[in-house]
Formats: sequence, C-alpha cells, structure tokens
Amino acid sequence: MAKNTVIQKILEKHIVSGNPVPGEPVAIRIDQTLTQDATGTMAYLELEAMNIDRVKTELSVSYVDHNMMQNGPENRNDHLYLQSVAAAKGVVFSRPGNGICHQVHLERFGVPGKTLLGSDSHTPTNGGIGMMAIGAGGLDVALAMAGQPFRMAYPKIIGVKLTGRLSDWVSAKDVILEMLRILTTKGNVGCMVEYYGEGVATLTVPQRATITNMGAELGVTCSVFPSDEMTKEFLEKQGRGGSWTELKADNPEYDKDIEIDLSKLRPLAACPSSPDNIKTIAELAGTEVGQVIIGSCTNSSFRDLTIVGAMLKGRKISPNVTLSIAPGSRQVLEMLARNGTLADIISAGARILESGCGPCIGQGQSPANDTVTLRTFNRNFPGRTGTKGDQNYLVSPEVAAAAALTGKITDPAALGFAYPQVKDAEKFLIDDSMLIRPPCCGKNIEIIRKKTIGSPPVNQAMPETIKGTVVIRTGDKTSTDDIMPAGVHLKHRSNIPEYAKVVFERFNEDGKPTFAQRAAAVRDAGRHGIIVGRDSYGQGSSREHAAICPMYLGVKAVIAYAIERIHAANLINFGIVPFTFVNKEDYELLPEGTEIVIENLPEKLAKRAFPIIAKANGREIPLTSKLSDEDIRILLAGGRLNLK
Ligand code: MIC
Ligand code: SF4
Repeated sequence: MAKNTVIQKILEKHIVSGNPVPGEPVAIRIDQTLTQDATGTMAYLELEAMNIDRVKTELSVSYVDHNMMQNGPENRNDHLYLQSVAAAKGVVFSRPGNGICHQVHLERFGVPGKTLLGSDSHTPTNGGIGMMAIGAGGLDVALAMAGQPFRMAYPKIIGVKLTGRLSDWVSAKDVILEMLRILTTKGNVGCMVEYYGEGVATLTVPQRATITNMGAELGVTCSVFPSDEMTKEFLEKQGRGGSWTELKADNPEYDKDIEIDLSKLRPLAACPSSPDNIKTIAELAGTEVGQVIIGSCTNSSFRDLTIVGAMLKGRKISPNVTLSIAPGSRQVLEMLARNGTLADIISAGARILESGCGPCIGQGQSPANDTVTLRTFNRNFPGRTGTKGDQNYLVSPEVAAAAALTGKITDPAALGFAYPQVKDAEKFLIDDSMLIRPPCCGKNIEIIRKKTIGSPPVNQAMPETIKGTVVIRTGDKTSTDDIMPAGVHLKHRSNIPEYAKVVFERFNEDGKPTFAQRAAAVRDAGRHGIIVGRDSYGQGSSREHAAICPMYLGVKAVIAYAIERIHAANLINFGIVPFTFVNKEDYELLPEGTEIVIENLPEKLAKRAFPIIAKANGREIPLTSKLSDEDIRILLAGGRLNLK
C-alpha cells in the first residue's frame, strides 16, 4: 500500500471515519465547496430542503459561468435565485462575467492542503495548487455545505514521476494527453493521482492545473501536485501569500508507478470522439481545419493566452478558419486588455467570447457539418459541440494557434518562427469586485424564485419487487452528455419535467418514441425502467440530472459492466440501484424491451445477499454492486432527500 504521499498527508488531516485501506469506505471533512450555475440551482434547492440556515464550511462559493447565453428568461432567473440564496446561506457569489469556476477558484480561493468539493467534474483543477479537490453531484455538495463529511472509497494512489523539462512548443496539455494515452479513460475509478519528481518544479501553477483538470477524463477521483516554491510564488502574485504552506512527499511509495520525461513529449491531440484517442500532431499534420476555439477551464490562463497572443501578433488567421477565444477569467481578460495582447489577438482576426464555459458545453459556436474543429478543451464526446457527427480534436493552445494561422493541423515547430519566450505575470491584477460576499446574517434576505425555478422531485421508497423493463441498452462509454444533453437544453436545469423530455436524446430515432416517452409508458403501466450499459457508464460530467431525470421518469436500476464514480454516487442519491454484471456476456440477454424481475430487493440489499439474481426470459442473471452501508440505507429510502 502507498506510503508517505502528499495525498495521504491531506487525507490523514481530514478523515472523520472509516478504514484507510484502498477500496474501503471513508468519510472526509470538507473545508471548501464550489458550485456552478448549471448544477448549482439544484444544489441550493436541496440545501434549502435540508433547512440549513447558514453553510458550515470554511468557504463556499457559487459561480455563474455555464448558463450565460440568456436565450429566454431561464438563465437570468437562475442567476437571481443563486445570488439571493448565496446571500441568505452565507455563500460568496461570483457574478456572470467573472470567469470559469475552476480558474477563478485557483486564482482567488484555492489553499494548499485543504479539501474542496465541487458540483462540477473538473473541480480537481485546484489540485494544481495542492488541494484535494473532488468533483461530486450537487446533493453531495449541498450535504458538505450543511456540514456533513463526504463519503468515498479510500483511494489507490498512482504516483507520476515527472523528470526533465518541456521542450519548446510542447505544453502542459501534452502531459495530460500522454497520461490519457497511458491510462485511458477506463479502469481508473477509485484512484487518485499524485505528481512528484524534479520535473514538477519546472511547471507553473496554471500549467499544473491544466494537468489536474483533465484527470477528470482519466476517471480518477482527483489529482494532486505538491505545494512548493512555485505555488508560493503564484499565491504571492495573487496577493495571497499567507495561504501558502509547503506540502511534499517524503520518500513516497505508490500503489502504481508511472514516469514521464517531460523533455521527450511531443505535441499531441485527443482525436474524435474520446479524450483518450491520442495521436501525435506529426501524424495528423495537414488535416484541414474549419474552426479553432481557445478557452475552457483546461487552457485559458494568462500564460496560455499570452503565448497565443505572441504567436498571433502581427499575423492574420487563415481565411478558411474561424478562431474564437474565451478567456478563463475576468482577471485574465482584463490583464490581456491592459497589456495589449488582446489587441494582438483581435487584430489577427479572432472572435472574443465572454469569460465562461461557452462552446465547451455547447453554448454557441457549433461547427459546420463535416468540419474539423480544434479546441483547447477537455471533452470531445460525440455531439457535445452541438453538431451531430462532429470531429472535435482536443489540443494545446500552441497547436490551436498554429492551426488558426495555417488552416491545417500543423506542428507548431514547423511554423518557421521561434518559440515565443513569454514571461509569467509579475503580479496578477487583483479586483474582487465581481465577488459578492454574503452579509453576516442572511435571515431577512428574500430568495428570488421566478417561475422557471422548480424543486427537486421526490422518489418513493424502494419497491419490494422490481418489475423492470429495459428502456434502453446503450453500449460502451455512455457519457452523462449522452444521458442528459446540455447545449440548447442546458437552460432547463432548474425545471426537471421540462429537462426530462430530452434524456438520451442522442439515441432518438425517427418514427420511434423517445426514451422519455418509452420510460413514461413503462412507469404509467406500473413497471420500473431499467437502463443497460457496458464499460464506463456515466463517464464525464458530474450533472446529477443524469440521475434525477431518469428517476423522474421511473427508472429504478442501471445495469452495466462498470459505472463511473460520480455518476454511481448520483444514482444512489436519487434511489437508482447501480448494478454491475457478474458475467459480462449477460449483457447480450438484455436488449431493449426485455422484462426483468428482481424479487425482494430491499431485503437482499439489506442483507448484502450478492449476487442478486435478476430473472429475464427464464434465465437467471447474477448482479452485484459495491455499496456501503450508508448507500444501502439511502437506496432503501428511495434517495438521500428521503432520509432525515
Ligand atoms: C461539463 O464540463 O460537462 C460540465 C458542464 O462542466 C459538467 C457540469 C454540468 O453538467 O453542469 C461537469 O463537468 O461536471
Ligand atoms: Fe465549463 Fe467546459 Fe470546464 Fe465544464 S469543462 S467547467 S463546461 S469550461
């Protein structure tokens, strides 16, 4: 078992119960929370349902960064609710325009050695500053705000030794793409990643944050860098030097070892349509590109956009390409505006978007059909751009800027000019006026609830017998974007009956009832909906709507080869049993429409009588599930909100 690691040092200070053995359930104290608007409205509605007057954390921040299009009143209604509930409950509110939650949190709030729980899967970004930063569903974050510990499996720790230093034109993005090449998106549930070795000191905090951000794509619980002189310098430049403490591993031993020589890395891309479909830029060079977008919580720091600005300065983008840039935060945008880099970017022909998630979550800028889009983002699941059949490549800012200039995927080293020697900021521009601190007492604050703000639906206790019907069988790597699409539907996050209409929309076929219609018909016939999947079911986003909306439509169980961590927790929180097949070949026995019976389920779960037998077409199908005692209690009650 791992020893002397940074991760264990943080865990030791935060564990409140459980056995510190990999795979065993433990509960940890949460120091800070963050929410964003698309998951936040549900989280605060859930917090309100818990009757908590004021949050119990050291710091909780509510960001608005996802739902910013304001096509119709829904988004602004959400913002007003979020701002008022933050004031009422003692939460800092980051106004729309202030930036993407993970970037702003890194700049203004992240503290080495502390725990952060966020209702967004890329919360591990703040591992770049030495935090144990974990993504979770909104309900788990609401519970943390209410002062409850966070439950998870004690991790296996993967140690990644970094040696050497990145060569010119090679970027932090290439480090994490290399990690995705090595580990893939599958099979890493229950692990945490720790970076160490002399290569660490060569990476700045925003570069480290690019790497920890996309740990989410590996499916690990979080990724953590030590806190060193580089961390201290970053915090001092943010005017927060007092938050620094040193965190380092002493002769660490890990459960699994990986070594990456930074000097040997070359520019890479994640090809359509999975973050682990990695090729070198050299292999892809010459591919025609129609669109380039630089931004997202992965790659829109001051350093990232400064290098892009230096590459574009005095040049024009190719006439066949559109280039859009969304700076990660208002701090970054204002600094670029003040030092002239923004003018260089605009002059080259870029379209400037507001500081927020924007195209990363399908909020505008969908590419044309049959066109390659190159993005510095972290996810390229099919259709996430808003275009069916999209060809989305994930790359570094350097590779993105090179393609914008040439109209083709291009190794930036072949551009014919030297790697710009950009310096990090001497000091960051500090202006917290878009962060609204809560008053000391929120009792008299009126919470603004316009008509598009609904309430979380309530589930029934688990039935004695599951009389199930398979409503869909999805296959491998079903992402939460597949289950609950965002894009144009994102604005319905606060209105479950409306949002539930588009569950599994990507799988709709002409002339066939939609998933929502089929599930509702099963429910109205007094039966229970069942979803069948294969590997990595529920990968990607933390959106608990991927559990709430199926629950609303009467789904009682998901059966798959493997279910990703955050999604499995969300299913449990809303009373849906996450089963895995004991025999993978049984997947073939459960096509859509199959009727399944599971008798005496509450009793079997309470006794942990695994494998639990499902009967279908005269066959017996053994199912299992890794559930803690608390998970079983929640499932029997029909969801966490039913437990008082
Ligand atoms: C994403 O990148 O998919 C999101 C949108 O940020 C999600 C959260 C959500 O669905 O609101 C995530 O990563 O958790
Ligand atoms: Fe926003 Fe994209 Fe980051 Fe999700 S991955 S938080 S949508 S920028």
